[in-house]
Amino acid sequence: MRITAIAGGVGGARFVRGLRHHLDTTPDLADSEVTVVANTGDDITLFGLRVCPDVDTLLYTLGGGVDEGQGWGRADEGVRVQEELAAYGAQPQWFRLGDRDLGTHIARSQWLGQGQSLSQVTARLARRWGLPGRRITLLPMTDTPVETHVVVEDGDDERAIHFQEWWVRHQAALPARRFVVAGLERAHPAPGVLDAIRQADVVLLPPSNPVVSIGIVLGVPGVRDALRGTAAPVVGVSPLISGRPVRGHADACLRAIGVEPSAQAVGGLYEDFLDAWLVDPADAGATLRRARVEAFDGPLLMSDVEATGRIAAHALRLATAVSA
Ligand code: FO1
Repeated sequence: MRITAIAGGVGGARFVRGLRHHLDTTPDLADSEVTVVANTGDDITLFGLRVCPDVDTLLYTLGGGVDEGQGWGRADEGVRVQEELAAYGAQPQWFRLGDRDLGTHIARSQWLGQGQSLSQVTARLARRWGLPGRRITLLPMTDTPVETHVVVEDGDDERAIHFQEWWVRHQAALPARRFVVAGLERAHPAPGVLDAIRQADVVLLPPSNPVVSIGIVLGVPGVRDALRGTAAPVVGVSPLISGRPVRGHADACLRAIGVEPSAQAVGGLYEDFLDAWLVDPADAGATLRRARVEAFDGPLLMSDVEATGRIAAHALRLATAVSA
């Protein structure tokens, strides 16, 4: 089976890890191929290095090197370089880059500087993490540099700050008026992205942030049309339970775009291509115009790999049910 997932950072990575676990432990599914289309709107250039947080979170989580407690960054991390940068007063200091993590950014920046595309660089990083051997293909949504910025109030005026500054430095506490994704309108889907959507047997939307992760991938010209046109059933997993995000600040992001933070409202954002929407039992009353809404038979919490595998298995059963 060919499965394509549209993913953001921590939530998306954990979901894909659980999906892969379910496939690997289910005899007639073990040779299924998983393609992940990753959000690159979080990308930021720091200290002259290109940092791709969602791609790296997927690499580390699927490759077994992630700091499990944080959900992002490397396990067994050091902060020696960070300490030196602080000693020099190098800015910014609000975004923590560990020693091992910097290895990724240096390699990526060197190869990008040699003219390799983000897709080529990502494939090379993925090989080190053993993703091809696990039947996982990791694609950036586009090779065009894009960056999500957040327009925030500034007295009686407004100013734009990088998404990471809003998310990390301000913990999304500054009221956001809107999101502006620099470069998105002229971005092209990276090689393989549209085919991965059109030729999939199933397309899954993990419980990633619907505004700044999945929403950004959907904004790459051509992606939404491919999702509308694919013969594959498209099944999503709600990132909210009783109106609250399981982690992160999806509720602040939804309010910024004037959308109620609820499982039903998030499903409504995908209404034009969604076939089924898996929600927590607390949100079983959610209804969507076209997509079938089903409650998971337990808390919709990716508490560990096995629990996530059960959620992924339910999403795959839903895909079969709606395409029957
Ligand atoms: N998140 C934080 O809350 N604080 C950080 O200092 C931080 C550093 C960081 C470095 C590399 C990386 O790949 C991710 C990092 N993140 C940090 C998480 C990041 O902001 C989020 O994972 C995504 O950008 C949003 O999903």
